Amino acid sequence: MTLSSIVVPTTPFEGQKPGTSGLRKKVKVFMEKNYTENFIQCILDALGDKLQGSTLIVGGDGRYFSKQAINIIIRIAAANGVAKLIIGQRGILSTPAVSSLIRTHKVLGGIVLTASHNPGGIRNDFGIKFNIDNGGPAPDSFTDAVYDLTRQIKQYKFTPDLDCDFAQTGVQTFQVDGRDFVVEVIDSSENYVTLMKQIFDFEKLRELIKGTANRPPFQVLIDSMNGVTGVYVTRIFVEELGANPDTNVRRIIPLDNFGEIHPDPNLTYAKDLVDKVKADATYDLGAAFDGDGDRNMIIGKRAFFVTPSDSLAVIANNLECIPYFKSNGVHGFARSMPTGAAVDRVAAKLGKEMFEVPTGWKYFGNLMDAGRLSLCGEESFGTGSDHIREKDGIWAVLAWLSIIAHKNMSIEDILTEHWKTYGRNYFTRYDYEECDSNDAGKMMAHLEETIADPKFVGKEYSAGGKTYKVKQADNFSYVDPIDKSVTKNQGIRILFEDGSRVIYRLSGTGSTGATIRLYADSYEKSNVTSDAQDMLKPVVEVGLELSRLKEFTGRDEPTVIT
Ligand code: VG1
Ligand code: CO
Repeated sequence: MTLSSIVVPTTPFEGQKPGTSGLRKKVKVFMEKNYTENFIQCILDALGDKLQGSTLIVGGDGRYFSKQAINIIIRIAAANGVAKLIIGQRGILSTPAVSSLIRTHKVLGGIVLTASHNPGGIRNDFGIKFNIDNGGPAPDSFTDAVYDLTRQIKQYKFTPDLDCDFAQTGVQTFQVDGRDFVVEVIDSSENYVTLMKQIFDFEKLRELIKGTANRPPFQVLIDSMNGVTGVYVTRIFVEELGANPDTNVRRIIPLDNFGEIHPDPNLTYAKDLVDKVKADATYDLGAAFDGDGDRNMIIGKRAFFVTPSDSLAVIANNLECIPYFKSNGVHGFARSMPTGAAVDRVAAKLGKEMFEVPTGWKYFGNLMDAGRLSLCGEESFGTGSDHIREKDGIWAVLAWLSIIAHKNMSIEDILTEHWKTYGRNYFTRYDYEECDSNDAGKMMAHLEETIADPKFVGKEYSAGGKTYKVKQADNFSYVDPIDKSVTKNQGIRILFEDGSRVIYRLSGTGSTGATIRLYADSYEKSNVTSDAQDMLKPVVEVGLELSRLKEFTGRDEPTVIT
């Protein structure tokens, strides 16, 4: 059938500014007439001349409004001269799977439909993110350009009569304005499963999960939290590695509202999993992922919690257990600034380069492309390597299983051994979600003023019988070592003489009000098995006092503690 595109007049919407990871708003905002259309047109416009004849990957975590958004993308892409879209079946692709597909097919980029760990469903959040040709989240320069375009947009191009079904795999070709426009609907997991098989020794992992004559099965409980990873967990853990579908996996059907839960793998929102693993000592490992599958939480027997900062350090210390690193070699390591510095100690011992970048996975991409970074992570339950350009939840669990299979040790024993070797970076994060934006802004302004005082360095603060002397304070800024781009205002850091630190940031992923994050950590050489919350209580109290958080926000308690 021959189709024609039309030009639709439109006017700008306020606030289409991508945050830490894409544009996230309430579903009802994306549903407003022309809202989604405007944003998609601006992404395509920001791609410039490269757009003509290009191929893009499209998919997401399947949350409410994904299908409508994909229909809009198909009709706008066809009208704008895109030659081909590769779409996950029923619109389903995890964020790591999109990254892998972009790299495998060497295409211009991908549009990811997700608000990640934010709740979904008609009353909750939707999101749109663009990944560039290296497979990673678009850098600030690109998202700033998109934002500028959204403030000037006057029209978008659309192919109103293009009806394209993406429920079944296969290739469909349309004639749009005299050009061929191809939609290829692909299996959501095939490419990703192939990649994982190249990275890990699946035979060895299968022996671990199924058990052998000499070793009972290693019991896992893998929780997809009703998010997109269910599709991949079924393929990898159940079909490939022989996990029991009744007892080793849960919540593996992707639901468009995530079953009304918050698909965020932490001790608060994945409490259900934590309680199950705590109550049933047969489980050796529990793991959970977020809505779009890039985050992971790892717990051991009886729900022994592995902080993401420690998880990164342990993986860094054991990369020889993973075939991919044996053949590709290990270049440097990196972490986001607020992430605990456990991995820095591993880097120092192994003689690897170590980078500290702002919060957000987009800051790792250049270093990976330049061959200087193999493994990186964030305290926000993100771990990944240069196999793709996104953090990767399932990859992290397979990495842990590889280490466990190799060392034949429990998770707790692996951690204890690690801390005995390197000392321990105790870490915690307090989140105050949905605060009033004005109040949060005032608190940050107060902190800016506090650290600007030339007499601030050297001041002493006490709590819980401990005294902390300020050594250094700043608002973190970063110069990318590869392209020299500068990113400022990435969080207020107060570093104390004893090596402890508190960091304050406003979240860039929420859709309502402001979320304040307070990060605290401290290093202990020999006292390595105490309770993290007890250990960090004094420094957190100092952090709260310095920021006057309670006074500004009226909040007595955080909503989430990690
Ligand atoms: C949060 C995390 C950050 C992560 C980002 C995206 O950002 O702190 O480390 O990269 O979410 O993760 P913020 O600005 O809210 O602190 V995902 O899984 O939501 O794409
Ligand atoms: Co995510």
